[in-house]
Amino acid sequence: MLLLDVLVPIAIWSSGAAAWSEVRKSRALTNLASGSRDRRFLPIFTVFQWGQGLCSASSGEYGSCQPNNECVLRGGIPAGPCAGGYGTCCIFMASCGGVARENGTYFVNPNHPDTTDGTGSCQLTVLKMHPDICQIRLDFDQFSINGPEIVNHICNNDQFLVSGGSPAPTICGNSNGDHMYIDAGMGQSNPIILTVITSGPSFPRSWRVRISQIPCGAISKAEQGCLQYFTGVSGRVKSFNFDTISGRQLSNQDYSICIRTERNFCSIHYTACPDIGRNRSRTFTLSGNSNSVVSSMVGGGTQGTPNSCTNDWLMIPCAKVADRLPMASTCEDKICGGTFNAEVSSVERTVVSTVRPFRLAFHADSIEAPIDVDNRGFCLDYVQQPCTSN
Ligand SMILES: [Ca+2]
Repeated sequence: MLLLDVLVPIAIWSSGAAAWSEVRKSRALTNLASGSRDRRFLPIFTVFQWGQGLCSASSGEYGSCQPNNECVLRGGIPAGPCAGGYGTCCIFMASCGGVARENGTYFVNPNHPDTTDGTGSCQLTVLKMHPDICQIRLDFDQFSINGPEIVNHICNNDQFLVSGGSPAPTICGNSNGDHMYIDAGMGQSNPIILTVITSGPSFPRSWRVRISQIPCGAISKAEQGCLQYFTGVSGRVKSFNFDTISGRQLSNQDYSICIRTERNFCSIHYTACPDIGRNRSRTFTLSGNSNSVVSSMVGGGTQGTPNSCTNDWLMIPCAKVADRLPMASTCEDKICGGTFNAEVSSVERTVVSTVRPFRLAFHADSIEAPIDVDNRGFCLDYVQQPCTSN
């Protein structure tokens, strides 16, 4: 149970300060009674009790508040006082060749926080801190490596790879703020390996990826089969390396994005993100030449069927235009092209899906040129819609 305390959302820390203070007092009494010799032999869960408060360092990393000497003993970096000076905000960081065995360890580039420009392979081994860890969440706080090549958008200069867990797409380029969930299996399974391969042209690379270890019974655990998992009534989903100006849709992608169905919400609306300062949005450009107007394309069809999605697509179960009255009697599962709409059109529309749980699947094959040019990928804002009585 104490293991879960380490993983409580950050928001609880502010209200948890008083609780931590109570723990601190009781621990201080225990320490007085038992002496420092015994403390070295306390079971690991007792140590975690100190760390139930999350804290943040001035450099932006999150850590756990714990006694300075325990932080150092566990290989952490004391990053400043917390809990009224009683503890230190303990940050865990690892880079090439390192091992991450603490919840919240950051995988950073060599020279962090400066950039690195070497070529080679940088590997981090993630070990479960407890057999009851089922998932690993990677938060790309900061992530910038060389992007894909410009013809077929394949990550063959730099690559970020995850191995040892559930399949994850190879990514490259910029993915600040993105995340991934990796299934780590049950029990003491094999480690998960994170690898950044850097090769080719000189580039100022930098990354800071936070690794959270999620217990099998945690409410924060993602639903099965979801590479990305979002909670909340509204939010934004986007493909990796998305940027309307310089991003390129990555090839060889195949994964699911899940959105937790919030209580009393029955359907979901998706709208292409705004593309500020442009008269033609590029926030949904999966196929065609994105340097000119490309209509939406829908449905699977067979190879060569006009206006259908046979190479790259976003799957939205039974998607319909949201504000058409009366509502269309048919729906589509795949959308691609250069305009976001559940019908073939060159005008963007909001799309609705009533299939629960709310899920999207993104597929991109290994070919872009010559048909697909300068595709950016997708960025969609979603808003869950309340259930109505009728
Ligand atoms: Ca494409």
